[in-house]
Amino acid sequence: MSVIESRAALNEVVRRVVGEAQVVDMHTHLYPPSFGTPLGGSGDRVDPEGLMLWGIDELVTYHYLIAEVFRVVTPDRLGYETFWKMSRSEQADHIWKHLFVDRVPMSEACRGVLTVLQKLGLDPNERSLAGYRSWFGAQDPDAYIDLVMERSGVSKITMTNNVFDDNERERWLADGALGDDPRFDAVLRFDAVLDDWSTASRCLDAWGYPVSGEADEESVSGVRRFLSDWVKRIKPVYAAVSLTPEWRYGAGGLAHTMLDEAVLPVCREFGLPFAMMIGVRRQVNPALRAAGDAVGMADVSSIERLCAAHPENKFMVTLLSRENQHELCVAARKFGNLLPFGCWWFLNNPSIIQEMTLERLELLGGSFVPQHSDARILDQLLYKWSHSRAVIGDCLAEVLGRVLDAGWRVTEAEVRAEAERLLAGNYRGVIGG
Ligand code: RAT
Ligand code: ZN
Repeated sequence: MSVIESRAALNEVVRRVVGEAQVVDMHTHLYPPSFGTPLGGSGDRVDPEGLMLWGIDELVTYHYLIAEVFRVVTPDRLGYETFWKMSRSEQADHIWKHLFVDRVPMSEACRGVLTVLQKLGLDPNERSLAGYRSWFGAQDPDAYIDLVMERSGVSKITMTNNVFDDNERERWLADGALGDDPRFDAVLRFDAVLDDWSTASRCLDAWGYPVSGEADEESVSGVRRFLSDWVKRIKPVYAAVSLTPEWRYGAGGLAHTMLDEAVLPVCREFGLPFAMMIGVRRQVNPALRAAGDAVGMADVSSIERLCAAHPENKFMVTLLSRENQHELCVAARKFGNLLPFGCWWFLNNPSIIQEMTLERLELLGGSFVPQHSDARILDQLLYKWSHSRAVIGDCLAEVLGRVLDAGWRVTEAEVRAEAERLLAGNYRGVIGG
C-alpha cells in the first residue's frame, strides 16, 4: 500500500477510514427484541414494559432532553408531576414544541435527533412529529436493528444488564435464551453490591443468598455465589458498576472488602474485566428522575491503588468529570491493566471529546477506547457514532500529521489498523473476544 505523502492526503484518508471502521460499542443501554419492546410494526412483540426502546417518541423524550426542556419551560410553569403524568407521546410533543419548534435545536442532544432523522432519510424540517410517528410505526423492530447497525457502522452492541432491576431480572429468570441474539453482548451490572449494601443485602437475602449486615464471611460468600450464578446465566463479556465521587479504595469498609474478596475473585475465575464508571452524583434533583443526576470528581489515586493491588485483574475505567481526565491518562501510563474508555454522558460533546481524545492520543498513543455511545434508544447509535467519529477522525489526523511532519511515513493500511484498534480492537483484546 502506498505511503501517504502530504497532510492533505492524510486528512482525507484518516477521516474516510475512521468513518468506515466497524465499531464495537462497549457500553449502551440497548436490548434486542427478546427483552420486549413497547413499539412494533407487526405487533407480536409489543410489550409496554419492554426494554428495547426505539422510535421518535423515545428519541425526543431521552432524559438528556427532559433536563433541557425544564430549563425553558420551568417547573413553576409546568410542574414535574404534571409532566410525568403525560403519556410518552404528549411528553414528546411538549419537548418537540419547546426545544425544536420554538427554538433552534442547538444543543448536542437536540442535534442528535436531527442527525438520526437525516441518517434515516427523513426530512428533519417537518416541525411536527406525526409523519415521523407513522414512519417509525411501520418498522419491524428486529429488521430495524440491522438497519441501524448497518448505517451507524456498529458491528456489536454491548448491553447493560442490571441484576437489581426487577423488570430485567425476571425476564432472564423466565427465558434462558434471552441473551442469545448474536448482535448483542451481555454485561453483568450490580452497582448496589458496592454502593448500596442495604438494598443489595435485602435483595440477596430474598433471592436465596443469605448475607449479613456486614462484610463478614457469610456476606462475601453470598455475593460470590450470587455473582457466579448470574455470570453463568447471562454469560457477560465483563462485569460493571457505576460509583459516586466518594468511592475510595484502600480505606477499608464494606465496599473495599466486597471488591477484594467477592467481585474481583469472581472476575478472575471467569476471566472477566471489571468496568468502573465513577463520578455520578445521583439524584441531585430527584423530581427529574433519570435526568436528575449530576457530576463530581473521582479519586484517581484509589484507581491506582486498585490496579496495583490486583495486577491479575483487568480494569476498564471511565470518569464523568472533565477535571479527572488528565489524571486518568497518567494512571493508565503506570498500569497496563487499566483501560480508559469513552467520553461519558456530560462529556459526550464535540468540544470535550476533542480535548479528551487528543490528550489520550498524546499520552497513551492508540492504547485506549475513545468512545462508547451510552445509547438508551436504538436510533441514537446513528447520531452518537457519526458525531463522535467526526471528532475522533480529526484528532487522529492531527496526531498522525505531526508524525508525518517529523519525517515518518505512514500507509493507509497502518491508518486502518490504528482506527480498528481504537474503535474495536483494544476493547476486544481486553474482553478476549
Ligand atoms: O448516560 C446515561 O444515560 C446515564 O443515565 C447512565 O445510564 C450511565 O451511563 C450509567 O450507565 O449509569
Ligand atoms: Zn450508561
